[in-house]
Amino acid sequence: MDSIFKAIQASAIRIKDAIDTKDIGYSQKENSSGETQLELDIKCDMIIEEELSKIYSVHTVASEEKEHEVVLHEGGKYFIAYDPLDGSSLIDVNLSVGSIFGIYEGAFGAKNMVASCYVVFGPRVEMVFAHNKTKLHLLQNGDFEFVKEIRLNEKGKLNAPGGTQQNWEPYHKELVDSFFAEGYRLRYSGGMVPDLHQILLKGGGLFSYPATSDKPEGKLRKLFEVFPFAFIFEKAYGEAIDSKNRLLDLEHKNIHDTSPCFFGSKYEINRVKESYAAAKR
Ligand code: P6P
Repeated sequence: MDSIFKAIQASAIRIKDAIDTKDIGYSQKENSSGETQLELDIKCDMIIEEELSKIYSVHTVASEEKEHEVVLHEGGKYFIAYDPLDGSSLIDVNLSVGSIFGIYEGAFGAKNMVASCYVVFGPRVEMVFAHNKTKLHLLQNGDFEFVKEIRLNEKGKLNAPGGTQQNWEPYHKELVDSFFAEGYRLRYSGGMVPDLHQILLKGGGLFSYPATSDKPEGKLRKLFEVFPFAFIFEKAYGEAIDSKNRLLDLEHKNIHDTSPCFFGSKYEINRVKESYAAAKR
């Protein structure tokens, strides 16, 4: 696991350099989710695959930017799914973006998840790695220095409601509005990594990307985004559900499957469960 942690660190340093130096033009290609790829998306995908291919314990990788998984070492035991540069379209307005990694043992799948990690590229470069606990690291002088363990409060103050509001179910809008009526602050940039990083570091709250009329299975990808953050939130004493079920109990069929997702402190997640259960009665 330590060699994977170091490979992710090496990738992050190279990605930071690519963000700072590479042009951010669009390629002529689309990823499996039908999103036009930035040249930078492709570059970051290559960087991560190169760094992970040096580790013989990595059997297979799956990237959000590739249709199919790639076998690296038949004798390896880890299966790593990653989103090389989540929210990359925010770079041209100079907002924070991130890379997300899910580390699975034996095969891809929530029940096989053994660790997860994200790197946030903002005013500073920070990494959060969850194995037994959720730990924050800061890039300083070319090294990632351990900063602290992250623990969410039972109840937070931030509300990050994703998705197009006109496509929300009425009961989802009522739930979101009820938090604002309690004095929660709106914190939503459209970048999953910085939006969740803020909730983790500011003590808690709720990030939601629900089922909507235009995306009934949600938008965010299980293997690359949803399961890694679910693991991170649970190791930080928070919770992560699909509105009813624990996200890390979900199955997947295709490596690009999506799921509605709610990440947060215990109080907020209980409110989601109650609100959705009442609506479905
Ligand atoms: P919306 C970025 O494109 C992304 O995949 C996540 O980083 C982010 O949370 C979400 O989509 C934003 O989606 O529909 O709210 O703009």
